[in-house]
Amino acid sequence: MQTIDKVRNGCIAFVLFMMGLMWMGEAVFNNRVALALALYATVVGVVALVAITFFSHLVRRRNMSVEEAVNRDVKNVLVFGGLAMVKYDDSRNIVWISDMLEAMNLKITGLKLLDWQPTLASLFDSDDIQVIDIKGKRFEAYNAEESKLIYLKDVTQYMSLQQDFEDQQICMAYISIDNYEESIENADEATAAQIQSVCRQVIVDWAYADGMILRSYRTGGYVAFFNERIYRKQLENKFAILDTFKKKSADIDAMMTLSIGIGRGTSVLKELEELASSALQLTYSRGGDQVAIKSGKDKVRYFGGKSDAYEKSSKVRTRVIANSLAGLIKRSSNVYVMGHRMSDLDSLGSSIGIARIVQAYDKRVAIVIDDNSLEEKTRAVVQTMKNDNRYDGMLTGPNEAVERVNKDTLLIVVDNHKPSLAISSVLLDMVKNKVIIDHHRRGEEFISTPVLTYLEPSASSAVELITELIDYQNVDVRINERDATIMYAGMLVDTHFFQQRVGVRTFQTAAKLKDFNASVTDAYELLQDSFERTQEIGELERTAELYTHHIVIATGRDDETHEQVVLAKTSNNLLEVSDVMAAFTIGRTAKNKVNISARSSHTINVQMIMESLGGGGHFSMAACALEGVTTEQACQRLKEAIDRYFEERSQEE
Ligand SMILES: [Mn+2]
Repeated sequence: MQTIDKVRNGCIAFVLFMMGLMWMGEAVFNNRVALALALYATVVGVVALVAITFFSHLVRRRNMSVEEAVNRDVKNVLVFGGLAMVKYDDSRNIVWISDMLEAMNLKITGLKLLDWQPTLASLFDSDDIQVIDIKGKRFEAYNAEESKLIYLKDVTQYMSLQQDFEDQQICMAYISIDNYEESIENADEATAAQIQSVCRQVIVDWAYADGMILRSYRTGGYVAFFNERIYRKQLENKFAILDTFKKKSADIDAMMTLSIGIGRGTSVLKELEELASSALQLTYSRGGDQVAIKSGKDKVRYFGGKSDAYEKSSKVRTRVIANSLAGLIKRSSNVYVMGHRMSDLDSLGSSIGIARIVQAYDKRVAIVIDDNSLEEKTRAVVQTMKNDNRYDGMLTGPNEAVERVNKDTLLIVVDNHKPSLAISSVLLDMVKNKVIIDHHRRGEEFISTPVLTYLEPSASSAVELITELIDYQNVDVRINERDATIMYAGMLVDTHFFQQRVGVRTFQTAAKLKDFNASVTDAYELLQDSFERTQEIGELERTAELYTHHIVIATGRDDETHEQVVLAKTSNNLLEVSDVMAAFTIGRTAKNKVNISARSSHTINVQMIMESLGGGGHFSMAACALEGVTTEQACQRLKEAIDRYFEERSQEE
């Protein structure tokens, strides 16, 4: 029994005892006074009893359970607290809904629970909480399976507060107009003015329409501040500004595009600026016409860049680069030219081209070659060069090169820009003055502090870039017929015999090399496969299977190793099959390394797919290397990467 009841009973017993005593007094004395006293005591007693009962009731009320307390008020309590309930039967039909839902005019009794809210299905598998939409309101739903009740909590306000908070986070963007200065330089006064005003107008209109803060910080460069809500709007329309700008620019016959680097996901302003700035660097060297978004520690996201980098119409940049390069060569004591590891003919051919330019300025030059890191065809060519007096002293090993480095040594890196691909990383570290000339789209890894960078992803090959540079030298660069043939072969390799990434300038370069007496027959011969290799490629091709979206995947055996070029050739061959949009070849290239070579025909961005596996390359030509996996596992990871690529695309569309 509760304490309160004991106290109450005690009081009642005491009052009754007092009343009894008075009446006994009256019985004993039997006089008026005694009677009056007894009557008085009775009246007081009854009042006291009523009061005791009442107060005890009051006190007891505070100790009641919710159940007893609210009783019929339960309805109001639930509505006020934003709680609702849905009861269902064994076959998950809704049999009852609480008043709050009734009040919302919800007619769902009799319906199947999951027909009404399909997402609730997950609540039957786990103890989860799910947020659902009911007539524009947001509810957290919990399933009490025992009692066959769905508890619903109205979290509309909380969610909208959270949304408001997220919406207000600040983003920063650097916006840069690609090819802006070149376009203006090449135009007459009136057109230049038109270009300036159109560019400005398009960017300003876009920024202001969406409520951004925009300031120009340099010629053709803007900085913008906006919040997450505005950012999301841009995501929704997939940064339509890229196309709008490109179109407006085409309307006035200019070839300009936008590169936008966005930083977000941090409340530290300094970090925001760093993210935006490095995002811009990325877009810029990936060929422009795209948006890169860096959010805190997340992976970089790209928009646009879905069309292959188009050729730049102006050769102004080439001339400027050619002049700067000449200046650097003239100021140097000696020059090294270095291609990439597992050097192919583009790497070697472009190195030879540069070496001839340097020789034209009477400077000592050597091409760094690592005999242990040559692709098969290139190895054969290097061998012939060693027996050819036209190349006396022109080739050097990485170790010898290191010995002759001084503070005025110039290192020209061709056909690559990643430290991890350098033939000699020691040389890379030792030489202060570095030039990078490459046609690969920029990856995140990049050789630090070059004095000159010439990245041109629209070029077919490094040979193409360097042959153009030869054109703009003010001295006579002597390219002999063997040089030209090797360079021509380099172009053949990188364009897959003029089938991929070929532009007007590619053919101009080919013509130029022919002028230098390149032998096309010899070039093709340099690239001919041995019977064994042809068989090897054939074997790989036979493993090809069709995946989705017209993609084929060839997977080599785990107990066989292949050269990377074999994988590349297999992909190339597979791509030639009609209806194949992309081809991937997976093969072991070393004991602990599996490589994937990817090729596509301009509809699927294999660079993005390879990047998601830690590799890189071009839109239509890319590769990656995986360690510690079997070829089967590599195949699985590739398929996942392909699925992700299409998922992301479909989200963007
Ligand atoms: Mn190349």
